[in-house]
Amino acid sequence: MPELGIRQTDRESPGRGQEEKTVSATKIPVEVKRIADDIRDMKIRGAGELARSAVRALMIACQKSSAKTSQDLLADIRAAAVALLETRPTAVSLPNGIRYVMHRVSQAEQRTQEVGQVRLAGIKAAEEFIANSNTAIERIGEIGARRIQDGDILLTHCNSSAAISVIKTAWKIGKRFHVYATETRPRFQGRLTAGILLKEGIPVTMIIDDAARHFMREIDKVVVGADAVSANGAVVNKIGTSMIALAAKESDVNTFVAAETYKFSPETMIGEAVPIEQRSTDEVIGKAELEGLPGLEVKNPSFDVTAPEYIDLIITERGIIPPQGAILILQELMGTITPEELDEYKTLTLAEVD
Ligand code: RUB
Repeated sequence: MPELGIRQTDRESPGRGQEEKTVSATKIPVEVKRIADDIRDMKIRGAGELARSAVRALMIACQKSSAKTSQDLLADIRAAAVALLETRPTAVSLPNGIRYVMHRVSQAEQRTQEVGQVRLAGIKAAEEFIANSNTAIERIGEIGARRIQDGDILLTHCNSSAAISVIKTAWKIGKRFHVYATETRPRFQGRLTAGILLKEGIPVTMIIDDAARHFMREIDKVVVGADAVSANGAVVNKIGTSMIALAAKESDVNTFVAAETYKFSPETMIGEAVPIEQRSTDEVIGKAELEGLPGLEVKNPSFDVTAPEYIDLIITERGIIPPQGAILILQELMGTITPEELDEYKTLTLAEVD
């Protein structure tokens, strides 16, 4: 069984769990460290993009390693993987992407001790993951676009490449509609969404997050992305998503989630909860102002959980499923395994058991 050198459960908020690191940072190429920093600082963000970037970083680790033995190469790639896993805890696409590559590297290492072969396997796996990921987003766009109708008024939250793919594809095939984009406090990712949609010529209205219920009577469909999908069909996405889904349900508006299958969390099959990232309070209130309010506690969870009852369908690259079908995607990916085996797979990936 391949070992990553870090357990999924050791991954907590950025900066925490440092003592768990089992690797020497000197083994990690500067380019990989930069990608890890950019993910942590949200210069690279959005669950799909951060998975692709992390996988790209592993490819760089393969290319840059000066290891002379396959064992040393594996250690170098693991060091990069651990650094990347330490960045942001919620998007399950990140560990799933890393494990996709690690599994193939480990397999190659078991097959052949030839360092060049192992390096190649890592590079190929990374290229494969990135290509599959891009294709998945296109496919989600094509599938989801069929559910958009002329005259619809859509509402989207945050900045999801999968949700945007649905909206853009629908527009490209000639459907005409209007989009409400929430600004998405505290980091205002909604402005990115508005910019991307406006560039396509799609009419957009920006609203503050708190206005979602106020406008819900005008909305026909809510389309959002996901950082993680649990075995029970619950969706973890940008904070505020669950309130929007709740308001949508109240108004009989459908909520669609666009999510690639590498955002489905195998760990949730064995009862683990998806960790919710707690970000710096600076994003909510500046240090100076906070100092003027002694005793004030500030909390800044970056994601929330929308229960399956509030989700009408999940658009994946394999097709549309109800949230209750999430378990089928996970089972298909993981095969039929006993609870004991499942427990064993805590540090493994979807790819490792496919
Ligand atoms: C981004 C966010 C997005 C999902 C899906 O949060 O919540 O809705 O990650 O995005 P953050 P995509 O800005 O904190 O990373 O569909 O692009 O994977």
